[in-house]
Amino acid sequence: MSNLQQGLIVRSTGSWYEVELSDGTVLPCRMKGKLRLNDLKVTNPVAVGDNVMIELEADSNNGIIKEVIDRRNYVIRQSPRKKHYLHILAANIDQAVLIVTMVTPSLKQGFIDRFLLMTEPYNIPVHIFFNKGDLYTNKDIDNYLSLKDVYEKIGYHCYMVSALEGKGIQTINEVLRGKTTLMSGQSGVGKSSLINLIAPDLELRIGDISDYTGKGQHTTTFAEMFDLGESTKIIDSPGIKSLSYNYLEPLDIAHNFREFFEASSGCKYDNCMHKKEPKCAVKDGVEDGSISPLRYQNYLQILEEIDDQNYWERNV
Ligand SMILES: Nc1nc2c(ncn2[C@@H]2O[C@H](COP(=O)(O)OP(=O)(O)O)[C@@H](O)[C@H]2O)c(=O)[nH]1
Ligand SMILES: [Mg+2]
Ligand SMILES: [Zn+2]
Repeated sequence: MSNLQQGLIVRSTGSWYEVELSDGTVLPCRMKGKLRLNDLKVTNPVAVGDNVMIELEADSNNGIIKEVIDRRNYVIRQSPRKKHYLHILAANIDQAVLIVTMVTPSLKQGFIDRFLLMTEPYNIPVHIFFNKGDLYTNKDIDNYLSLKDVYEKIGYHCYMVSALEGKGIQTINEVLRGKTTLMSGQSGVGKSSLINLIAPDLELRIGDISDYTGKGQHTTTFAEMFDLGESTKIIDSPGIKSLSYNYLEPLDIAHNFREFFEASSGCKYDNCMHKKEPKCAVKDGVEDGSISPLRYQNYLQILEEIDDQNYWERNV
């Protein structure tokens, strides 16, 4: 007789996982031996949001993770610390909320597009919240409105909010309701402040810009899932410093800029990279204004980085 039970990973610290069972109890679990995995080299074979099969350990109140149930989707990035490894941010999510701000810290050019490269392979819906609206000058608001125009045209909703003034909280609640949402952003954008507004009981720490403890260790290395009731779940994830894509092929990048992919059926060449090729529908789109020059710039920049990397790997 098997004593396996199904559970949900709600928190991980590296070697220990908190697994929520069907009766709501949360059990500390470890992994023992090797899990059957795909070819990906990942720092964390099991991520928050994963459904797993666990076995109770005979002589303790802990469990052992025996199996990860197939994922519906996941969000993965290059590991910020371990070269050539990938890190799974979360699995089995309904949508992602990206929190950015125009000021303090100012929005890094290309950051939104890099983020969308993580969610696009599984068509995960993304809502972009521009926080700290209380600090925006008229110029910041103009810039926000032009970004909103760029992203809403290609299907990502944008909202201006302020955690400080409590503006937009109703919108956030509506977006989150009944779904499992990955919450991400660069450090300092006000992610914890916004989460505290919608879920005051969580009492997340504010102003922890560096995410480092006094000992130089990360306080928030891994994501954590919070149940807000009525099937609303959020996954809080550590602040993202930067996103690189050296593990992707150039064509993966092209395919995951969704409006480029859509336009590419009109390119002369099947594997058009939309760079120097003649009769390129994407370049034509940039010319005639149907494709954002900003997105195109950021696309070229990412391609250039991975080309450099591959050059480096071939020649060193
Ligand atoms: N003016 C203003 N400051 C904010 C707002 N939201 C957060 N902050 C401040 O930004 C800093 C970082 O906030 P925090 O929630 O810790 O950001 P996180 O790193 O994304 O979790 C703190 O000093 C907050 O008080 C906002 O809407 N307006
Ligand atoms: Mg925070
Ligand atoms: Zn093309």
